Amino acid sequence: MNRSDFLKRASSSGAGISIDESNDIKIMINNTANLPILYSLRNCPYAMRARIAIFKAKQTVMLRDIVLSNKPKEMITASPKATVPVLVLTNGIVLEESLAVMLWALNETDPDDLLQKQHARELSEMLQLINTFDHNFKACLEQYKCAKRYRESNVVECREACEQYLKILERRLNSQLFLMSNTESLVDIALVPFLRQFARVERQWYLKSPYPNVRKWLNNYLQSPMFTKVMAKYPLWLDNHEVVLFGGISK
Ligand SMILES: N[C@@H](CCC(=O)N[C@@H](CS)C(=O)NCC(=O)O)C(=O)O
Repeated sequence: MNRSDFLKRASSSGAGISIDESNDIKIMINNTANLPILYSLRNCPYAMRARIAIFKAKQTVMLRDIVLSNKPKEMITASPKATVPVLVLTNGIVLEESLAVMLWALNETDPDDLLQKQHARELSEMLQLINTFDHNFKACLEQYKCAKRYRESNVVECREACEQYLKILERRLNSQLFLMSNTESLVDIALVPFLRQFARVERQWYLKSPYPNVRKWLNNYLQSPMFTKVMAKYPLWLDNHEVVLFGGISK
């Protein structure tokens, strides 16, 4: 990277920059020292939903984009299980599960009331639905992706297993705009990345599938400015340890 590109990137990351008499570039990241660090992988559905929640909560984190084939030792030290996302809070607490990251962000600030705090019963219902999709639907989705990739003979059966879960969502969206009610919730943003994967396995089939409500709901997310921002590409952190600020920057 040449000097001018470096300066451009550093300034767009939010870091303060000064050039002293010796013409040395100084990047001042003192404002960011008090921010949590998010280890993330652009296309990982778990990391994706963590970023969506952070974005929706207007929290700001230092994003460290990684690849699974070359995980930073700092991430493995913080979280030996070494799956993404990992969020290292400023008090040293480490969150190693995407759902924990989402709940942390929304407990900090929840401008859109995604936790639907006024309905006490709602959170346990939301967590139950997320749990069903994280375990049962995800297992079916992996088999479906695999069957399609390796051109196995059971693609249709695998797809039908996934469809049992799509039917649950389609029914819910029959009478309301979002999965829990007419307002967006934690469940919507937790499931979007996995439905996105499903929709990509057999694109042509999906576009004609009997799930118009799911298609509309998913399209609204995928075409939103929020999603574009959450899916922005950043340089890998290990390349040059660049400071990348991600999120709502509300403070
Ligand atoms: N239950 C975890 C799952 C996270 C997960 O499995 N992430 C994958 C990437 S999509 C990963 O990091 N795998 C580790 C590896 O393959 O080395 C969560 O919700 O955060």
